[in-house]
Amino acid sequence: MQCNVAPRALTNKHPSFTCLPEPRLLFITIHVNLTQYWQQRQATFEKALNQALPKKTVRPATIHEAMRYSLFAGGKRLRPILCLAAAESLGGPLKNALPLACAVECIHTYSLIHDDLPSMDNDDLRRGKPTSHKVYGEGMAILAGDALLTIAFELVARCPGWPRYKVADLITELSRASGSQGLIAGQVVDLESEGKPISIQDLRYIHRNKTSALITSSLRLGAMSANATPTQLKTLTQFGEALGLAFQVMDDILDITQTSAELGKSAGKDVKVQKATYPALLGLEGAQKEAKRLTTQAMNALKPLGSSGQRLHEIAQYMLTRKN
Ligand code: GRG
Repeated sequence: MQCNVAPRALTNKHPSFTCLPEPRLLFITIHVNLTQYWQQRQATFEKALNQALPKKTVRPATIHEAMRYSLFAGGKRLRPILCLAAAESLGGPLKNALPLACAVECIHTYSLIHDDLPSMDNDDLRRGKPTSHKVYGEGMAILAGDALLTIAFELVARCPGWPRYKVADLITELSRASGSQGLIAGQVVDLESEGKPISIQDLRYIHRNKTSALITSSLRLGAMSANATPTQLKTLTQFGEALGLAFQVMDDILDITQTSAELGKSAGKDVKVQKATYPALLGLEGAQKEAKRLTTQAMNALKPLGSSGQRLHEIAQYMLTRKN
């Protein structure tokens, strides 16, 4: 995780922090806490994920090796961390949320493997390593993605369910976020729009589905594992929708401001394939303003949670200043 955070992130204050006097000091304190939190939860998550996946020696070994190769290649783990943080913000135990955190990361990783294929974005670098098809060949990469998608639903199906949310509700939630009216919808319109001018509304449609849907679902699944009330679920949904868009605007910005080495994936790709992005439509400064506006919107959505929303608030603030 990057630790050099730009001071502009100091501007958005959480209500529960207002008693602290010096903003810069305050920000450093928040960031150290968040770094510790992220590292601890990530370690717990990685252990659970390792246990949830078949060992790479299990027959047929190639597919399990390929699944593990992409899963453990060094992603930021934003979605699982959001899932765990949402559960914790509502007082839910981590053990309930962990299988769901593993499931969302499996779906996310499958989408990255398939997105990198020659028939899609044709990328050779992901998470700082050669992409799955470069290492295992195209057929095996497709299968590794398919297997990750499938195991995600097995992990959810194995959950016991909770008083307000049955296992079928969890499966419906994840299916909607990742299906043809979620993640895949975004990818379809994205593919169809390459090389064409598109409106900001269409761009929002792509990003709402391609990026925001799974981010929002990660939060919702965490909340469901904590037996969230309908009001709490709505609060986290509104937070996720704005945060997901802010995350994608930042992703577009980083694509043109960072190097491939810094990103761990091919930088400048959007411009190369004439992809519609926020900086292309609004200019770099306009995109930065938009990311800030959406982050503020996300933070405001958390207000009903009071101080319980502090961790999620910090994550939103950090997302605005991330460097990869
Ligand atoms: C179903 C093939 C298929 C695609 C669906 C999600 C998606 C559409 C494609 C994945 C590629 C992509 C550019 C998605 C947009 C969301 C995004 C910015 C992903 C990168 O997420 P990070 O930065 O990645 O969290 P790490 O590697 O840190 O997990």
